[in-house]
Amino acid sequence: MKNSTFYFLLLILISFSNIVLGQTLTNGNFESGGNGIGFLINGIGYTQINPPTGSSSTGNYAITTNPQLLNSNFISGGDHTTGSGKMLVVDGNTTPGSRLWSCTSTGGALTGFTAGSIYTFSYWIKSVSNDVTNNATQANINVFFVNASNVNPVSTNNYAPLPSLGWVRVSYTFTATSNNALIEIRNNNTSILGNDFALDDFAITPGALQLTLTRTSTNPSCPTSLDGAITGVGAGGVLPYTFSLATGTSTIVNFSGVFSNLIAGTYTLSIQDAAGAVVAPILVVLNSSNDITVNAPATICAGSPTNLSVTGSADPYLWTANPPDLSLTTANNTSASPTVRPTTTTTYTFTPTAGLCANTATMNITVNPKTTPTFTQVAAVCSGATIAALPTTSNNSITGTWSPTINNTATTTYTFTPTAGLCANTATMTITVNPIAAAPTA
Ligand SMILES: [Ca+2]
Ligand SMILES: [Ca+2]
Repeated sequence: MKNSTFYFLLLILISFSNIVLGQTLTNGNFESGGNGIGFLINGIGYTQINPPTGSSSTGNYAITTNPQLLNSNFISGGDHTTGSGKMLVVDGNTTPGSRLWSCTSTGGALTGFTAGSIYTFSYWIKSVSNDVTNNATQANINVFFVNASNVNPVSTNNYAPLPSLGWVRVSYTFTATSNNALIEIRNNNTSILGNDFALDDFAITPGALQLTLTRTSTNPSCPTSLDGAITGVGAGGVLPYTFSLATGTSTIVNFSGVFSNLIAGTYTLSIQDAAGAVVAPILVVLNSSNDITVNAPATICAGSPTNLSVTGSADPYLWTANPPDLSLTTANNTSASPTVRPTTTTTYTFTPTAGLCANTATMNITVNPKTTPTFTQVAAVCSGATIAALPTTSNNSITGTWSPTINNTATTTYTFTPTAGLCANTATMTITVNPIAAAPTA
């Protein structure tokens, strides 16, 4: 084979492989004609009214621009395609499961599918009668597939929306199992009252609907209980789904999305479909309704008293300290609010008795050591000499007051008392007063 021929054939091969093999329904929007033009209605009990007379009876249908043309009691409105085009309007019949719409002119299978490829079939529907008020009077549309697997959603029955919702799109993703497939619509509702609806814009498109993830959750009954639950619910994409639930370093994976026996905590819920599609994970926090609270971390000055406290837990319980705190004794460590005097930063742990509906909790008390004020020593003076007032701010910026008052006739030790509230020790300074030597005698 010549090189040019080889590359020509290769180009053709690449071109075909890049084509997304879609499947196009003929006349899915009903603009090209009635029964037998791209679709077939031949179910027992269905009769096409053409032209419509405005007085339909059960089982009549029309390809028309306004439901009122089929029955003057129906709700007036346009089609879905443009608002002024045609739609299939149906006064539902009383034959259970009677075939209402089939995807080809002859009622046979539609060709052009690629086995193993994913497609989405969809249609638009609305109710056209004010007699449609509940499930008993809503059309119950069943989609019947042949040569399709992994149909998603799994349930292929769908009630027509209530009239107030107008046009609603119904979609199913499936994997073609052959190069042809049959898709039919049936109505399971046999009510004479209501059961009046319009269909428009049938379509088959390559690929799946966008994958989505929602969730429900149940909080555990107690902080220590393993009875919380999280359920992930997927939609769109390609079945089956794989769900994963991660917390800390552990991850649980399953196909159902149901995760039970969970303790309170923060979880990350994820989904992946069979085609590898994912969505942003959902953060789920399971709270225990009656969790305990301990008082907030605190900072104190060394030697000062402070209270530990807890609410939300029944007696009995136990406080412990790390490092050990001599002020937390067997006399107060089972109290709800023991007074402690830690000398160094300490972590206190609250432990409820096993089996109580409460959790262990910890809190920190940060202990600041006391600062010692420093001063420049005042030099010795002669008795009677002036002694300057002592500074009310230490060299290391601690404010306070001195006592007793300055005495320039005797050596005196003065005490500096830091301003109340400062985390500082007292300080002293002795000022030496030298007596004046007696005048030398002649
Ligand atoms: Ca239309
Ligand atoms: Ca009816």
